[in-house]
Amino acid sequence: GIGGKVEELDVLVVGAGFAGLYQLDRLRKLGFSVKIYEAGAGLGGIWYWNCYPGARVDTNAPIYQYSREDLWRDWNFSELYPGWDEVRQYFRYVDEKLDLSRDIRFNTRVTGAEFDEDSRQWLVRADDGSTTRARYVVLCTGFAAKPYLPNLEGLEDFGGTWHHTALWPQDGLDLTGQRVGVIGTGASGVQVIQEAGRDAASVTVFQRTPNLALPMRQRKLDDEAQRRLKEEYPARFKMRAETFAAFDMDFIPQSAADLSPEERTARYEELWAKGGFHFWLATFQDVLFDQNSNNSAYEFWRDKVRARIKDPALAEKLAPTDPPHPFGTKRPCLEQNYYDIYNQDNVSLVDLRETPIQRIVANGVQTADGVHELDILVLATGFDAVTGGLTALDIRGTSGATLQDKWADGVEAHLGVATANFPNLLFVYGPQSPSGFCNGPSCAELQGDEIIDLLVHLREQGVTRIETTPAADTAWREHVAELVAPSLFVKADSWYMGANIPGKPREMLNYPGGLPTYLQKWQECKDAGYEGFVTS
Ligand code: NA7
Repeated sequence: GIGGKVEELDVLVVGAGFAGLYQLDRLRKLGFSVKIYEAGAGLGGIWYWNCYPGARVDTNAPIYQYSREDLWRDWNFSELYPGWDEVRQYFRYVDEKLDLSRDIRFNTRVTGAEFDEDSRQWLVRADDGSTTRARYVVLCTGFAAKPYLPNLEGLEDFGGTWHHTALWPQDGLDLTGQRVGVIGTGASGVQVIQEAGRDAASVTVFQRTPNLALPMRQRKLDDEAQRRLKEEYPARFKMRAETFAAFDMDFIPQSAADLSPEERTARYEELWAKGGFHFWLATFQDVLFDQNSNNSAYEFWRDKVRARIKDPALAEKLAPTDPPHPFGTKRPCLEQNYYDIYNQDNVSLVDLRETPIQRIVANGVQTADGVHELDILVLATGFDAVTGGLTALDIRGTSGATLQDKWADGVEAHLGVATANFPNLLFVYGPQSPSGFCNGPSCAELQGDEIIDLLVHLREQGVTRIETTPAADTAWREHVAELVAPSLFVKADSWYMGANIPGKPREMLNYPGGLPTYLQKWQECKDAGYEGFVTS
């Protein structure tokens, strides 16, 4: 440890984003000794790392924050969908209110841990050379802690500047007047492309799969808008626990086929006009399950988007006649002028299905149709999502195996919160918990509360060791497999399915039963005396 002294804690929380800060604040008040170790130099988790031009929340601001009234009463986001810098300001505000930073060690990346059975403590190593003894470790590393860099031959030869969106330089990088290339058209790609379209001399988009992006309908929130919205906050926060993705909206309890084509289109028009995720998360309940219903949503989306793109060949690439995957089975993102900028002279699209990348060369990206000359290359290539941040850690359980070893063929984790042979290790947004299907701040609180209840329960019982049973882990895995099988999610090569990373097991990594069912499963577990866990 630092100065030869080994720090000893009841709970070591890893990560200072929404989830970690919530754990720290609540556990500290409950009398646990607790600290956060955070790899970054500041608060915010994903909002610390993702500071690329255009990085923005695509959940509406009222529910993209903590639900405590003493925190929201005097805090005003200036826009319905805040940018990363404003989210960082929010974290500073929360820090001032709750005095969190005094218990956070920044610039401290946890690298590994092993469990000391005698003391029932984890010995946690960090990259500053320290070792910490902690009875419990709560990993709040988020679902996007490990950026994915595809193997791009020749990248080291590139003479310009390149960055992954999630490892963007903290002091920024100006795109103005530059020739910018962007590989990837997920949420990060779409956001950075919009900014580049405005500022860059040229933007070359390397698209493999079109994003089925939805209209954001951004708006400024003036005092009157704030006042009106805040009247609704309590109801909106309450609704989170009652909806599939912990949002303030939910599916229409009807099949798309129940309506006449005219009525159906009218409903789609309403959802489209509302903007945000309504067209995804407040649509007919069978859109994510029934191919015909899904097709009706896709066709509506396609026709709306194509109407905005002048060049028919480009329209076919961005919004193809036939769906590239069922609508909504890869995460849609929100766009503001994404489809319009393709009408500009400085924006061009390279279809990687037709002309794949051959290699990166000194002056740009070489595809079958030549070299696309670039000053800046942005890799918006996503993440080894949900499991990647966990399996990257050299955490050795009681069998000596790491999480990487244990989950080599697939995840096993009871309630997505813990896994056998790794006693006293708990995950927020863990694999096969709501995770990537859940609005982050909502699950930081609602799933976070379950973990806090569990730790309090252990203390009350006078026990110091908890572990799931292998049978419970497997049962949860099977439960998730059963839930996802009838859905259309299985048809897409998404990060939800682990299918964006070569060689990663193909399986649903998020709980597909919706947050209310997930919370009900927790309740059943608790009612049965924390069934599936062994304590001593
Ligand atoms: P995503 O959504 O995983 O998007 C990654 C994009 O990068 C996607 O368009 C991929 O195409 C593309 N990609 C990945 N590897 C390659 C290679 N080798 N060549 C070309 N294109 C590639 O990540 P984001 O960061 O945008 O968003 C992640 C989440 O953060 C998002 O869902 C929100 O929850 C917030 P593909 O579709 O695989 O063909």
